[in-house]
Amino acid sequence: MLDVARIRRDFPILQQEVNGHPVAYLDSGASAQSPRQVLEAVRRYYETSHANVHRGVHTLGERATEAYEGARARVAGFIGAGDARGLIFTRGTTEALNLVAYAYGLRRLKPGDAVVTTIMEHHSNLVPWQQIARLTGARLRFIPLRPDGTLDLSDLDRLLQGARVVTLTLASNVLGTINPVAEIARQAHAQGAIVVVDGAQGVPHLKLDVGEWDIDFLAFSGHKLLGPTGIGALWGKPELLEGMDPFQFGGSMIGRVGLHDSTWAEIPARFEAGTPNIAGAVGLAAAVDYLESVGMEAIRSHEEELVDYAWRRLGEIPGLSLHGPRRPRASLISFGLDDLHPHDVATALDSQGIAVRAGHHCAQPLMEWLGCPATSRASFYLYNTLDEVDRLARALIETKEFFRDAAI
Ligand code: C6P
Repeated sequence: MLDVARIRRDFPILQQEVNGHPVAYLDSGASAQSPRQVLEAVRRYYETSHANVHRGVHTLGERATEAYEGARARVAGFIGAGDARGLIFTRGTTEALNLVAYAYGLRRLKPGDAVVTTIMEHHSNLVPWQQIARLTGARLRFIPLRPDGTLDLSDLDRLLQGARVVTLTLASNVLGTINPVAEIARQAHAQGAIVVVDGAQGVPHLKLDVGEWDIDFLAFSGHKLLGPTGIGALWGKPELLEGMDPFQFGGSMIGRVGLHDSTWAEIPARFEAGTPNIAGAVGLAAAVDYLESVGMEAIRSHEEELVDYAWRRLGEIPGLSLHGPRRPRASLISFGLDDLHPHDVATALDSQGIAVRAGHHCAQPLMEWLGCPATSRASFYLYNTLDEVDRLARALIETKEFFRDAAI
């Protein structure tokens, strides 16, 4: 059992009122809030250890390098990676997926090769592969969905024939579906494909182990796991990264530079051109420390209770439709309310201090599959309470009544 009241005291932003109500932050799927421990780690870094990394022979430069490389080891440990050289710091999931697409896909794919993905992908795991397919002549193939929003894997063997890359999300940011990536990785490897996992919505909430699940690449963002914005990571199997050319070029990633030619640094430096987001990495490491100190299993059980309760409470509201599977599900719920526009719903909720997201959630092909242009979405994290779910349900009923009365 989480001591949620104690946890909430660590989050200064949750102590305020918004529009005259205590804020109920139900938008962690877009960006989670940061505890004092993360804010303090970043401030302490700037106050005591800031300098550029991997350059200075002076003391502050050494401290900064130590903080940055220490952060790498801690973040790698969080996802079960034994060898921290496989952990590349990026701006976030989007940059990490572009890195794999361009540094691996563009160099390895040939005309006729298949890239297998799903129709529930966020644009950041679809559009880069569309570009790579256009540049290489490879083809995209899509694992279809069952009516409940889970993957239909019945034809996976056929889809995997000729596949070089399988790339999919661990958890859908719209449906909440949790995909069986370890099982898919086993089948993909048997056919000779590598497996790329978009962990943006999974890594913050689920204990995972890249070694045990045999994932080749895993992308995730710091700002969805209590860390700062502008920092994230790509984990890659070191033996794959070592065989790859860089994604970006410039300082820090070179071995030797001549006027007409250059050689590359070893991994991970090869994939971190330019001055990195050192303070961001320090903040991200503090975030994973915080999550580990609370316990990922305990966080998951708390979120399961919240999302289960929310599913039941929201499901009781006439005219409210819920998207995605009942369970297991990630800690978010997308819904429609009568024929109200999700933006109107989110605005009405905001007037009561309740923050939810509304829109296509950067998943337009999935919206087409759902048959609606947008949804509202409530997403939960360790600091949310059952009381906030009750407030959401009550506010949705009031919203419905308000718009009904306005239409009369
Ligand atoms: N989703 C949301 O759903 P960045 O913006 O690079 O940190 O993460 C991109 C991304 C990739 N994959 C999935 C499954 C995601 O959910 C996201 C980000 C946010 O509200 C913003 S669209």
